[in-house]
Amino acid sequence: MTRPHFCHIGNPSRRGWGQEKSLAWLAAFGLLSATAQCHAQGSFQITFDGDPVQPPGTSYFVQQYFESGAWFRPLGVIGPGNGFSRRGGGSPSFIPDNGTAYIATAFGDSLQFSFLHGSPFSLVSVDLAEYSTTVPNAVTVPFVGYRSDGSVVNASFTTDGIIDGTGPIADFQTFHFCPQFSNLTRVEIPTYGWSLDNLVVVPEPGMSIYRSPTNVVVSWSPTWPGIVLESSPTLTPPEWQPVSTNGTNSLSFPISGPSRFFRLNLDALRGLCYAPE
Ligand SMILES: [Ca+2]
Ligand SMILES: [Ca+2]
Repeated sequence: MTRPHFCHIGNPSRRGWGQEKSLAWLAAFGLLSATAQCHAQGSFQITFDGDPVQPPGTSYFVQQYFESGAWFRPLGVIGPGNGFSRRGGGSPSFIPDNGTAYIATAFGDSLQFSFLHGSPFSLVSVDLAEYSTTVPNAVTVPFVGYRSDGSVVNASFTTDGIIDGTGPIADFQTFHFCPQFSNLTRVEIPTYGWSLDNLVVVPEPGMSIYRSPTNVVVSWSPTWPGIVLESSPTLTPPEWQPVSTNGTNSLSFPISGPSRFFRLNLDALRGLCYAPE
């Protein structure tokens, strides 16, 4: 089940390559959002099921957790008393249950996450539930996304306040992020009293330019279909034109000749959608 929500991008005066790319993506997304939420190619799900495995029926207070290259930790200084809970699901019957492990925050807890080595990423969706049947109130969970171009994007999801623990009712709901939740370097959830599972993430493709004695080598990864390498002789204004790559992800250009600028156009990649679950 999804709920309507609103996004806001801060720091609108800053314009750079990242924002330009995002605006292009927004234009592409607008054509498709009427029928489906977008799951960009290359997405994967962080399940919080381990390693290490969190046994069913247990709840451990932890300072950090790692999965698929993502690093989850509280806001502030990592240490005793500052962290969040890993729950194994199942009994006790008063906490949310979806049959798997997940994370939760009690009074005073918080969460932030990023990828090791600072790799940028997008958020697609997340499963959220209330804290417990003893604190069953609908809870609003704010996500603050910090983007690599310096802008900040916000989203708040409010749960339905329906929870019966190990009973037959679905405690968790799936919420989808606005497409602005892209090119992120870090995301914070500064509040507590929620349960969270199944975070769907898309790592951002990256490009590098290397100069050899005689050539400039432009390469990028991963090599998903739909990524288009573009080149422009200037940035004032840019005149982007696709570059023939012949299916490779690495091209060499002679150092001689006029200067050129390169970028990865991800519009086609962003447009790959399928119906929401
Ligand atoms: Ca899980
Ligand atoms: Ca619920």
